[in-house]
Amino acid sequence: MVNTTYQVQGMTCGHCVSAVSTEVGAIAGVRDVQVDLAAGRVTVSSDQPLETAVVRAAVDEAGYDLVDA
Ligand SMILES: [Cu+2]
Repeated sequence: MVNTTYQVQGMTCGHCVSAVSTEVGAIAGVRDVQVDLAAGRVTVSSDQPLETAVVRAAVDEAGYDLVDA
């Protein structure tokens, strides 16, 4: 299991959290998504390391922006 933390911009409430969790959670191989709303941090647990571009696309689909590390 791999845990990766991403910084996501624009999340303001529980709806944002669930939108991001749903989209990122739908990526193949993702087992769990933990969102720290106050910190704008999204921690993804997956079977294999994820392509950042794939995570970025999912976050974008949810309506938010992945911040470059
Ligand atoms: Cu919201």
